[in-house]
Amino acid sequence: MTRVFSGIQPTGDLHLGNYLGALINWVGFQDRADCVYCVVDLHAITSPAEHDPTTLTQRTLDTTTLLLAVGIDPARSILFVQSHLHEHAECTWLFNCVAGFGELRKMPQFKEKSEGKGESVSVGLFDYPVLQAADILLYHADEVPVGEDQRHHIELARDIGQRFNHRFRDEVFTLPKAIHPPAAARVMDLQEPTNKMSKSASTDKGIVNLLDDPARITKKVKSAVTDSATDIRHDRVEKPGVSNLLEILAVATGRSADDLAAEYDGQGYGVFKAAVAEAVVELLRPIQQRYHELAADPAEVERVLADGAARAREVAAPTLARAKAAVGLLPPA
Ligand code: ATP
Ligand code: LTN
Repeated sequence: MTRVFSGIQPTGDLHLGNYLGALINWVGFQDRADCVYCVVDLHAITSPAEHDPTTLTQRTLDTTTLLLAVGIDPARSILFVQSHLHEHAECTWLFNCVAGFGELRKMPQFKEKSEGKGESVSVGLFDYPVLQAADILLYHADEVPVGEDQRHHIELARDIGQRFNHRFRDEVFTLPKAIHPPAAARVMDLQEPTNKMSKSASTDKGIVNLLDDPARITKKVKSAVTDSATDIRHDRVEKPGVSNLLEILAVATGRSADDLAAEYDGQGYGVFKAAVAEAVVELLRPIQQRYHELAADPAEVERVLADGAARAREVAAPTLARAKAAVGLLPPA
């Protein structure tokens, strides 16, 4: 069976973009693949600006709870926290010795995040893609569902795996491929519909957080920026605001954006936005309900993670042992 691996940083407050663009696919893959999902807390400590040690622990638990609430099923998939397996850090070291300084320096995400930081930028940020390669390769992942922005990281994982196998003359690692969601799975900011919905946006008004209450969701959707015309049609260039709402409504109702446009055209933006708000409220209602149930019992969430770590180790430990042997490291007696 196809093995799928993906990771998400423990930011704690996921939004509709994360859900419709990524997590809904993670849930869907469970029906056709053997899935491994990881909360990547070691990645979250690579830039001091985004790392707060006083909130990281809780955010890791909250993110896990949200993953369970959206439908990641621990009976079918492996769900675990990256730092619970020392194998990830250890495999990163082996990969550090085959990855090139030049290829890491060219990674677009590193260039972006290190800009203006001069010599103070951490080695961890530089090494971020190597840790990501270890995440993926330890599990022999065939497919890695990620946003378009992660394309270079997955290519690097392939290159590292291939180089390792070749240099040490053992096919230890499976070469993964990235799976990108369709372009329509890009949810835009409600206030600035030409930018993607992102937690680093300047205002919270344009972002629907998965845990926003119904009144807040309704207010945000109803004040979404559209345009001064009144027609409702799907056209990302001329009508980015309306098209974004149509796409959200399409996913929430399982209908096509064009079909919905035909239904709502002529009824005015007020009626249309009310329908979108209601659909989003109903889409998130069961997720929120499940989240609150799970959050009331954090010990159960930790039990799921302990079980996930044990099952993850059953895959990762033998892979790492084989990689160490291929390199020529003396196994302990
Ligand atoms: P940032 O604030 O750094 O932009 P983010 O909100 O984009 O962060 P990430 O942690 O980078 O969140 O993304 C987690 C997953 O959610 C990734 O797979 C990413 O592609 C997806 N994702 C994030 N935002 C959107 C969006 N607006 N539309 C569709 N998918 C998204
Ligand atoms: N860098 C990724 C998160 C991530 C990941 C992974 C994704 C860490 N390890 C392994 C897929 C596979 C991001 O920022 N979305």
